[in-house]
Amino acid sequence: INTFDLPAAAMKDMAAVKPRQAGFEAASDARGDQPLEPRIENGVKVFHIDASIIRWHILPDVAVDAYAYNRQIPGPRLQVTEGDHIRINFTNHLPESTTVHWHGLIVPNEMDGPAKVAQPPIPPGGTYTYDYTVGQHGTYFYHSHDHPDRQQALGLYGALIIAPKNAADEVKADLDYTIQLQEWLKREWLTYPAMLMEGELPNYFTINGKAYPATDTINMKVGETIKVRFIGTNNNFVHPMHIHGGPFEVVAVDGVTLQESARYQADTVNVGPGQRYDVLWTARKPGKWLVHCHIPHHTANNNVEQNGGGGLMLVLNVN
Ligand SMILES: [Cu+2]
Repeated sequence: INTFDLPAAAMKDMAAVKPRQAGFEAASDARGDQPLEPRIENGVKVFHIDASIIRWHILPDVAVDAYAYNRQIPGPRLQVTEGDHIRINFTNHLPESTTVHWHGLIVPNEMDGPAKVAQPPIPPGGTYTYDYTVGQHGTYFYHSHDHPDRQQALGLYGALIIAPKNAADEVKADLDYTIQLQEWLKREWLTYPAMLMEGELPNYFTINGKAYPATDTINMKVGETIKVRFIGTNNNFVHPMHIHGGPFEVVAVDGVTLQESARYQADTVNVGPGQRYDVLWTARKPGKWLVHCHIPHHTANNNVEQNGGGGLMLVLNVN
């Protein structure tokens, strides 16, 4: 990949994370996507988010050097309600500039995040305050918008789940589970940002920061329903996400709830980078039912199967 005319800027974006820059090692069983509690200041929900380099286990015996919000992969979950005024005090502990984008939200332009377009990049050690009122509801996410080919690929993303102001507008289910996809390139002992180009293709894949068999198992009972919120937090592939044990109903796309007449049955949705699909699945029969990507290379860990697969796979355990 390192051709004679490769510019230095490209080499910098594609370079491995320097392991010595990881200032924190998460426990091998640590989970990301932890709900972040806001502090209420004069009616404003105030959140604190930072970005730093950490060492993160995608499997008990495989760790990556990752860029992380609040030292977890995915970043902390922001749970707010339509109509909330929120403020995110952001601090950059990375050795390079960054910004945060609120994907799909209608916000003032200077709150939107794209570096050098909507705001100046936040330098190492710098801060920025994102402040806006949430006018929508549904499944959204946030991610880096400064060199996202490097920074989002190394872990800078998190879920933003917005409850409707009118609770009756929520499509209800017995369980609610969010799936954030990611692709990783770990070669020998180094972690590179995975890119859809020769020499940079990913060899590990994660759901919520873990590769199967380290992904969650979700326990259900026959007759129960689960709302699975797929989020294309990954940078490269369209992942055809499939659930065994019968079709699901697609009830929301990109945060927008479909009218009843527009909802449809399917057993696979193509989750592209940036897209969200909320689907309702009913546990019809007892057993272990898979949720997985239908590109089989994405259900292996460095091309090896463990316990029947790997990567983008988890089990719905129905009793
Ligand atoms: Cu896939």
